[in-house]
Amino acid sequence: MSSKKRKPWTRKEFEQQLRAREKYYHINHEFHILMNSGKLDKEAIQGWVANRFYYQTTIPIKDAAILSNCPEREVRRHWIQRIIDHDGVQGNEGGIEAWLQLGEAVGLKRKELLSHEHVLPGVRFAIDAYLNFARRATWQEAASSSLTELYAPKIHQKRLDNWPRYYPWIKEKGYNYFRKRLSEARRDVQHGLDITLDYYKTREEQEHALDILQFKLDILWTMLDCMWMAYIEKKPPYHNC
Ligand code: AHQ
Repeated sequence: MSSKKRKPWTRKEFEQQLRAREKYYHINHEFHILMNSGKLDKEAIQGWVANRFYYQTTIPIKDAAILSNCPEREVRRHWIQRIIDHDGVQGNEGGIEAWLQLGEAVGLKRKELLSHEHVLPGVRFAIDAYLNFARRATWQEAASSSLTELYAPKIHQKRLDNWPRYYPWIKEKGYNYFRKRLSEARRDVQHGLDITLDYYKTREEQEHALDILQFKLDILWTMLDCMWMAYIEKKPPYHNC
C-alpha cells in the first residue's frame, strides 16, 4: 500500500524509526572499525583529521544557511548556538579551533588543514552536497538532516576510549574536540528531533524525513569510502597516472 494511504506513525513510533537508522551510521564503516581497534597508520589518522576538517568548517556555513531560510525567531535563537559552538567567541575558541588542535596533536600543521590541501575530491563532493542541500531545502528538512548526531555521542566516546591506548603518539590536547562534542551533540539533537517530530505529519512526509536522514548517512559513509581508497588501499585519485 503506498505511504499515501498508510496512517502516520505516532510520535514515539516515528522517533523509533529515526533511531533505527543507526545501523547505517558510519561508526559501522570498516574505516572506523580499524580506527577504533588501533589498526590505522599515522597517514590514515592524519588523512582522516585533515579531510574531516573540511566537514567541520562547512557545518557552521550549513547552519547559517538553515538560519537564512528560517523565519521563526524562537528556532533561530536556539539554532544559532551551533554556529557559536564551531566558530567560537572571545575567550571560548570553539570547535574549529579545537579541530586545528587535533590536527597539531596528530602531527599536522594548522596551515595544512586551513588550506584543505589534503581534502579528497569525493570527500569534498559529499560535504558540498550536504551544504547545497541545506541551502535549498526547507529549514525543517535541513534541520532533520543533522539528526545523524542522534548516534554521535557513542562515536566520540569510542575515540576517547580507544585512541590513547592505540595511538599513544597523539598528543592529549587533541581529544578536547571529542569531549566538547559529547554534550553539545546531545543538546543539538534534542532540538533537531523536536523540530522533526513536530513537522512531518502524514506517513508520506515521515517517510520523506527518513529519506533525508539516509541521504546524510550516505554522505558520512561515502566520505569514509574515499578515505579507505586513499589511506588503506593507498590508492588516492590518480595514484597510477
Ligand atoms: O563533530 C560533528 C559535528 O559538529 C556535527 C554537526 C552535525 C550536523 O549538523 O550535521 N553532525 C555532526 C557530526 C560531527 N561529528 C561526526 C563524527 O563522526 O565525529 C558525526 C557528525 C554527524 O553525526 O552528523
